[in-house]
Amino acid sequence: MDLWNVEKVAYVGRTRGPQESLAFHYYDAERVVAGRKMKDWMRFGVAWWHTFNQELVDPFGVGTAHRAYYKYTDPMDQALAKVDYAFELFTKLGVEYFCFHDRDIAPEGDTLRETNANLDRVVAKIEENMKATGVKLLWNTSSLFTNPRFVSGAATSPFADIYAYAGGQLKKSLEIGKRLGAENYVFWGGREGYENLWNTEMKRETDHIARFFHLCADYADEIGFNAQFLIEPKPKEPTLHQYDFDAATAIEFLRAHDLTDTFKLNLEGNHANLAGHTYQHEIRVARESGFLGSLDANQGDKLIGWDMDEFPTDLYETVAVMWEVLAAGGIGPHGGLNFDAKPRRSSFTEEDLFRSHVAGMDTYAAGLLVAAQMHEDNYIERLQETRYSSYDSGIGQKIDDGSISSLAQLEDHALDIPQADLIAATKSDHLESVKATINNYIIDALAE
Ligand code: XUL
Ligand code: CO
Repeated sequence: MDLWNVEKVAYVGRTRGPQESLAFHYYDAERVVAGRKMKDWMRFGVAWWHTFNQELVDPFGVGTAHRAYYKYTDPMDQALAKVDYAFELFTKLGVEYFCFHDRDIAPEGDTLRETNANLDRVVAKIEENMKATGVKLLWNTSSLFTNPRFVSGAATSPFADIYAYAGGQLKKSLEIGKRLGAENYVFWGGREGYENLWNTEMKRETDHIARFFHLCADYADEIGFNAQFLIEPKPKEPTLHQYDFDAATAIEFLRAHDLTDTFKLNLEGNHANLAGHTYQHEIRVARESGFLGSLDANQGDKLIGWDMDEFPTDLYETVAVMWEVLAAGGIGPHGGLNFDAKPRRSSFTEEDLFRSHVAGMDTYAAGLLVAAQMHEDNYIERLQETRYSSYDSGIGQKIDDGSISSLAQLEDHALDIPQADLIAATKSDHLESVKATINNYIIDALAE
């Protein structure tokens, strides 16, 4: 496949049977659903590290990917060639955002100064392409985990020189975010955790990283970079334990360190699964406490316990995600759906870069259509309202409005209720029918 000969991927509507053409069957960017264009609900993003840097290695095998720019053997030539390739792909996919780590886009030099000079050259080319195409930066971030200097973490490293280096690296990364107009800035603490608790001062390390975040926020203010800062939780991998374990843990950390005004969360499907949660759970936690910032769209696999970063094709899951997004009125203040996902190792052609994104975009678009129908009918809202209706009057109302102020009042209410009446106060959830109804929405909403 020659990327330059591919047509822009078009919306062709629903078709029966194999979905093998390079076309969208559900994602119709300009179509208005629940009061907003599909593209504005989603704000899809391409992840530079997977789409352009993944050679499709796994722990047992070398890369299988075929990519046109592999003909450039000089790292800087290759980095610059990837920029043209990337923007051609964004435009043909109709994706309006992208995301990158500093180290994804340019090779490191021997010193931070040399590395920064390499970055400047590539960033200038990215900036030109952004202006020419209108494609925007959803977020950038800094890789504080790839290089061997970060073997024991960066802002939680026991080695002060490494902490200082991470600070210098972050300074440049924030400047790049400002220059390119990033809407968010992400911190994923890949090695900010521990391998072994016996040699770790946990409180000291978490105080160090909190201080680091304050320094980053101060510098962003100083240079007028007003992107939304995001923490991306993950429980483990590469470390045994990562401090930003899941949404609830990250929110507690932000509260404990006076960072709630600065940060929201970037949540990822496969990370949720590694923490023993569903993606919907993580989004619900963030949504209900006001910390929903952005989403990394991918999925794991029930049969494999590591971070698979599969393209999202599980329709049931995208329905749940988009239901939460609709309930929140959008993905955070400036969020989007960034495909932190890679094609399987056996999907090694360049065409698979299109096929995988198209599959992910269509699965999210279908999820939006179903979730919008569920919201229009108020199905879940009514289900929940009925379930908690005992709090609308009597003792329930008093609990909710705060007029119950002691256990004695609760005891007074409960003391003489016979067992049979208590059992009669509970109702079956009919959960199987709820799940069957969701199936019905999926079949129905997509059948038109
Ligand atoms: C790793 C991961 C990262 C972050 C950005 O699991 O998700 O790519 O999204 O550093
Ligand atoms: Co991610």
